[in-house]
Amino acid sequence: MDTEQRTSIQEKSKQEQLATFRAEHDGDDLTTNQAVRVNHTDDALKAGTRGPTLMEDFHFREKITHFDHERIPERVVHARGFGAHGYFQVYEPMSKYTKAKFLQDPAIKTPVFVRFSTVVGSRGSADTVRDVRGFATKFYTEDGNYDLVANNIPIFFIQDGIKFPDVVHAIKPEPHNEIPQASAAHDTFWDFVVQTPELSHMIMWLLSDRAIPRSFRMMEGFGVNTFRFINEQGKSHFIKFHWKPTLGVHSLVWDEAQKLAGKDPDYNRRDLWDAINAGQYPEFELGVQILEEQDEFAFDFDILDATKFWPEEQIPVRKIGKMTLNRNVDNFFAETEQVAFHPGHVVSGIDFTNDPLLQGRLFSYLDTQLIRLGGPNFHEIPINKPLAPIHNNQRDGYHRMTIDHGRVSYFPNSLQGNTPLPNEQEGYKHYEEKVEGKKVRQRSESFNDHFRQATFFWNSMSLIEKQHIIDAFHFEVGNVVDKNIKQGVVDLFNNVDGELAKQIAMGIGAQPPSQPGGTGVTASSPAVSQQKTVKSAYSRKVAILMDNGFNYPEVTQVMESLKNAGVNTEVVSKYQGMLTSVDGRQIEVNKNYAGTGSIMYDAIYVTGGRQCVDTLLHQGDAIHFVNEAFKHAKAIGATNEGVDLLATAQLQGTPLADPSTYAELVNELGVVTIRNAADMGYFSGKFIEAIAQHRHWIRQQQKDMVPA
Ligand code: HDD
Repeated sequence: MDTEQRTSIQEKSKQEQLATFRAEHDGDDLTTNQAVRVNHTDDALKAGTRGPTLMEDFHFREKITHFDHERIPERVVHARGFGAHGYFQVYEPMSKYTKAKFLQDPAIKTPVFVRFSTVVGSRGSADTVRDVRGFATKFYTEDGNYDLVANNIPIFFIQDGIKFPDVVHAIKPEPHNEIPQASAAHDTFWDFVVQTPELSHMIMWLLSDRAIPRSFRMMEGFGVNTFRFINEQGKSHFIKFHWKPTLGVHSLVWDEAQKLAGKDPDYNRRDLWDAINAGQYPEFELGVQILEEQDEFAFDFDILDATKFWPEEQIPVRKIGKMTLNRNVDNFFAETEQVAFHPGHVVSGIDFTNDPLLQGRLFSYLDTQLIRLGGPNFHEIPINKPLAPIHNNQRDGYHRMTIDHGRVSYFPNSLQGNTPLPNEQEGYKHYEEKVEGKKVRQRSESFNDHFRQATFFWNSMSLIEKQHIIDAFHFEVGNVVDKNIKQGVVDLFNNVDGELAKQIAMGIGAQPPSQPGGTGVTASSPAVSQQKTVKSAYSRKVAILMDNGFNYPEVTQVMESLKNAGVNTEVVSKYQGMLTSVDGRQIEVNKNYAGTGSIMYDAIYVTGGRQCVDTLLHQGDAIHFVNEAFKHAKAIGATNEGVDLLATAQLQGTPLADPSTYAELVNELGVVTIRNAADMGYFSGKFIEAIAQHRHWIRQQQKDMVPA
């Protein structure tokens, strides 16, 4: 088969395979599950119209029984998630490092399915809670399925898999009253943190902006554990996997995240769904950090310790391919809920290390799918089914789909020519690592340093990122009731940084640390800060505040420029319906104030038109919209009379375009205004630049004075 044939087979075949399971019901007669047509479904069969329901009503019994069994257990962690289909292409052959087939030929498009998730909350919880995000990818390769089961934070809470039930029990809602939902801000979690210093580094990340992503499309992914690449010659390299979003890494602010949890609990999943439907396909580059075997001990941390990351400045991330998500699911349950990931689903060329967290994971995932998906045949569910053929002697079990032909289900055999036969050459061969040691229930001493990388991370944060971490401590630990635990947090984090501990103490009513703090680490890793990430206005969402009497040419020019830059707009007004401009032309309102808020947008624009703006000036909702967007450090633009609304909102310390000047643009603190301008081109360009910045932290002092 040539490359072109393989490409088209790979690309199409997962969708084609799924298509054979898809069912259309449009225009069809209603039937039972035995395909018997139903003549009436709104009343059960009764003895007389007011009489008892009859047992023989098979349609009633089947309908209700099926309904009663609709739910399956939610995932014990990562219960809330959202998935999408796409494909992956490698940039160049990676044969020097790995024999994995999907990492060789740039012409091959390997189909993928990705599920993003939160960890702690249950299935119905909000998207925007403070939490780690899961980022699991299933590659349907020619050589079988490969799962990269990653998170959006490069390290983990604990070092050994056996501690996983403890950390999850501590962070989940407390068992006596099932409070709080999807939150770490409670006593049992911080009690566990104080008792378990290995969590210190992860807490720094969890309390950073990474834990409240603006979008699944704007998060990094990390394989966390150390894996191996194995090439054809059997040579091994240690590797860490990364996903780098082409839109950069961006976050919400905490106040916004909390409000969104009420106003739009589906904020992140809606964003992904809408982007894919709009053809603004999310893209992530696959990166690897590659380490020679002989460098295993070259660092001041143990490379098998999952509470440590490999600084990109020391071990660069090599980008080896790109994933594009271009198709939403047809059915949430069939695909997103039933997909089963497992870090042990590997293909030839990818292997494990002795990272004790990874070793624990390798047991847990298969085990959990057995209970969650009801038996050992979950690999036959369409979303889990590999493209490569399956041949083995595993048989039977709940929900078996395959009709295995013949009488042989054992090996070796003579009745079937001794097949299916293990393939010594091409079959998966585990890396022959030499292992020696006493059986002990102990951790390596090289895992003992819990604070130095936490300091390293803290040093890497910009001032605003540091402030956000301190604020997050005030929220999280401020909600802890037990005073000893609160003090314990201050004392624990004094090991990381003395000033940080002092700041924590101030916000939560605890004593500042009595000992000098810190680890003495002064180095930093600029790569972990979000400040210098990719900045782009593409696929951002802008609210346009308008009312009747707006200036049609003005607003449509701005809308056109935004559209050309791939920026999405929505018209927001008091009422839905049509708005009429000064010259009688109309524009439809997308959202009313009751159904939306500034928190749903990346930026806002107020357009001109005397009557329009005079109406807005009397609407508390419009003024609140502006103030709240300003407080959340978002780009704000206004043209002509629209600038009056910003003046009324009294954006602290922001000069605005003056009515007496001609077409002079004022651009300060991310607020872009112009008056007396007919051509909106210049304004639009500057406004788009401001949107691309994502946040205008330069507004720090002023924004804190806004009461919104
Ligand atoms: Fe896990 C699910 C990622 C440690 C046990 N994990 C799960 C999912 C992701 C991760 C993204 C959701 C998959 C999906 O969307 O269906 N987990 C990680 C990462 C870890 C990690 C990056 C650290 C390196 N996990 C970890 C440990 C254990 C587990 C140490 C147990 C010893 N994880 C599970 C699980 C889950 C799971 C219980 C729940 C649902 C599932 O597997 O399918 O087996």
